[in-house]
Amino acid sequence: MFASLKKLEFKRSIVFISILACMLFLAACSDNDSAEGDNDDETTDDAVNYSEEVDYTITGIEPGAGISVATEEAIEEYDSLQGWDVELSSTAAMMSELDQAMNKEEPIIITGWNPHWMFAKYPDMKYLDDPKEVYGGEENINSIAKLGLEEEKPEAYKMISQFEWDVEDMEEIMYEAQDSGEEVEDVAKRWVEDNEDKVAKWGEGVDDVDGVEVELVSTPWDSERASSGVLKEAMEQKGFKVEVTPVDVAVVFETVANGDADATIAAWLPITHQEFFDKHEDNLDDLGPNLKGAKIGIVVPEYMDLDSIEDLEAK
Ligand code: PBE
Repeated sequence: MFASLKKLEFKRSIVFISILACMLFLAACSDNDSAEGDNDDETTDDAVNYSEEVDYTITGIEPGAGISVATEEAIEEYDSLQGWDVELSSTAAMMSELDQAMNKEEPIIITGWNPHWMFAKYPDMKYLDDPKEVYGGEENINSIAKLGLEEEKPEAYKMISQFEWDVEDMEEIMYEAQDSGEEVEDVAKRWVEDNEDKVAKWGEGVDDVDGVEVELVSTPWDSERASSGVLKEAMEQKGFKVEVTPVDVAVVFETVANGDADATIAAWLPITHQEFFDKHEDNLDDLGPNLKGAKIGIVVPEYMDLDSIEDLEAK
């Protein structure tokens, strides 16, 4: 009797525990359900599919630019960029699309770089992380001479080798030109007059010359109009006659390699123009960086809730 009562009590508690467990389980399930439900709601209400909104398009610049080549590469490398396009037109067109988007707080994804005035004019922009390092980290702008320039025009060679300045110097000229509407070359000329100390260093130990002609090739971007503009002015103060010819990146490297041009101070290395440099490496005299801390990458306005290229979505 006693034993069977004990058994009954035991059975009862098993049933009770089971019911309790069931209730807890169901409660947990329904909690989960409602949590998931909330998440669903949040996704539809708040999260924006930026990739779709920009029509899976990166707004880029001229087809001949190193950054355009790098962006085609990024589209191949990143799963998140599969099916994307880079719209190649011109720097001016990209900047005007950026301006329109920023004014309306609309999403836009551009190819961006420093030195440039874009970050001074639109400080609320950011580079997206690039975990695959397609755009690399920081890079330099190098000076490169044709083989034999040192013997042919030693004073010119020395001055070109000694030319160096900072990101801030270059951006100051670019921003002032953009802001005032003056030609970059005119602002560059004035910068040389206002920065005698820096300029004097480029000419240290360089004897004055009498009209030695120097052919510089450069690219057409404001950054290179600024650098070539200041070096031309500084060299002309020493008596050189400097001609600057802006051409496509590919042509810059070709003409220095085949000796048609004396030098360039427009080589973004080791990323943006590396491919072009490698092609002609044996026929170039690399004089090293004239500016350190340049950068290229994919840039978006801060109001876009994105941190990395991997946050984008394939088409
Ligand atoms: N840039 C500016 C150029 C070099 C100077 C970054 C637009 C490019 O080749 O991509």
